[in-house]
Amino acid sequence: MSEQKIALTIAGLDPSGGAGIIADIKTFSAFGCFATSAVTSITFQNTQGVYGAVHQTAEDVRKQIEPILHDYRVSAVKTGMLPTDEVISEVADIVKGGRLRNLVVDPVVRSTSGFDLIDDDALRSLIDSLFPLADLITPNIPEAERISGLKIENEEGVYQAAKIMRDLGARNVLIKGGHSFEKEKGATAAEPRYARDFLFIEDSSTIITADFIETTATHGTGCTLAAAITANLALENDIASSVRIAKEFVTEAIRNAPHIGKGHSPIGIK
Ligand code: PXL
Repeated sequence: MSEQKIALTIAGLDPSGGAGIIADIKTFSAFGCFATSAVTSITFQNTQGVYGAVHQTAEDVRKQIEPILHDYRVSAVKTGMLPTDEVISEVADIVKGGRLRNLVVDPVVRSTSGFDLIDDDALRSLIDSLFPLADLITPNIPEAERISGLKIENEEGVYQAAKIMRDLGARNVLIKGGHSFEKEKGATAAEPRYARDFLFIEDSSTIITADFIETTATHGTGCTLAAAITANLALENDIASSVRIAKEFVTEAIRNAPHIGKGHSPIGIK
């Protein structure tokens, strides 16, 4: 029997189950990893919007993580919503302590419904203190724009943003959502459209393509993708194969969406 791998998510709670730690835990389990978690913020939301949040203190977050690390050997860790400067510094200190390996940083900035999940100071601190510690960061296009300060309008923009993020200390970068360009070019329904992600590992870059599925059931796609990558790193897959496996997993989950709720349905994690 192979050893049970343990993964940790440090992220926000979406009580409606679509995003945040609930999506992460389901995803870790789907890959056979044992899921552990630390809550950074309790958000109030459903499929229609985010109505508020109570952020946890740095101490609250540390007190959740320390006992886990005293007891378990954690093989990989994912950060999602890290709402404040103090929580980010605490997480960076814990990572520097050396007991966390395979760190995936999902730079969660705002919800699909437009709620700011992190303030400007916190974003700066996320870049300065966590990017250099991450094995992979996973911004989508709007996040890559806010981090790089560029307006990304085409493929060239994606490469420029990746370079800026590498210069900011991120070793490996996955920029999600290249499909938005095909949309802008005015593709018709008859044309095949692809969801393209751009993976930059050290000095090489690859485009990872999947079918673009026209749907509003997308709540939790970012969290699930990063969690699936984290689970695969815990299973000792390399970054490139972890990203490929994770992308297929998310595409399947979008296909299996339960279509619940009045807004953006969660995806179907199995
Ligand atoms: O998808 C970004 C995200 C991450 N984490 C939490 C969220 C959201 C979006 O709503 O609520 C807790």
